[in-house]
Amino acid sequence: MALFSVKMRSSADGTHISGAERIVEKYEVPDVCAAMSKRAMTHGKGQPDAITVTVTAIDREVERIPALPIAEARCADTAEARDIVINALVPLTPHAAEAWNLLTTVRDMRGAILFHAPTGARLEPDHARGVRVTSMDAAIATGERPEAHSGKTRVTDALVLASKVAHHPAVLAEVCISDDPDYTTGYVASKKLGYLRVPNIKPDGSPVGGRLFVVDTDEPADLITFLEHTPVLVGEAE
Ligand code: WAQ
Ligand code: MG
Repeated sequence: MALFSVKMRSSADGTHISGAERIVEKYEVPDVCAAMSKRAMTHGKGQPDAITVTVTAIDREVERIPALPIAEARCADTAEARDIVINALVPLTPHAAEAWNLLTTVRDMRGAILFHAPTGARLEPDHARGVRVTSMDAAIATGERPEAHSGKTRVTDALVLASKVAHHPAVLAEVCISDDPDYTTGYVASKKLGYLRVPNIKPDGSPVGGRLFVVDTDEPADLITFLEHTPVLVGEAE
């Protein structure tokens, strides 16, 4: 069955406002285009003067993977969040504390840090931008669940991304902190740990935010291609 990628980006005076991506069946394409442009027109960040919607047939097999199971840590403050994250990373890298320090000082990146587990080195080609994960969607959005068409929640989006990222054999774990000043729940994720929500991962009002993937590979090119380009549909948790 042929699937289509539908991508939207909006801007005002050349400055990015919002973006979205879906992987859907052919019959859904018109509705999804309409829903995306409608959301772009009413985005909280302001009125766009340009909206670009791109529809592309996916001419290859789409990988279907299960969602990571969701759990939530008990975590009262950022000190506890730091302990939870570092404890999760310690078995994977001798540089766990450095990973935390790095992630809690970056901001305004569009993509993720690739953190080399054995050495703590950064592997992403552009440190200011990071590696942006695209070409993924929730499988439930493709037909079976009409309510998923109108818009997805933040947690669903994050779970889809985390499940795709964790699926690659070179990825040992991911840590995520939202860049929204008033959204203070982050997560640490891996195939072993699942998607572990971490409340109070940053102080309320902080503009800090980013993603860090702990990886074990010396040649990140294949991993980057997978993250950016391999189409993946994420189904229900197993
Ligand atoms: N690929 C790689 N990195 C990304 C991407 C992407 N597609 N999108 C965002 N990032 C990076 C970028 O550095 C952002 O600054 C940072 O992640 C945070 O992005 O269960 O809202 O979109 O309640 O602000 C987690 C939900 C929400 C936790 C995360 O991230 C929960 C969130 P945001
Ligand atoms: Mg954000």
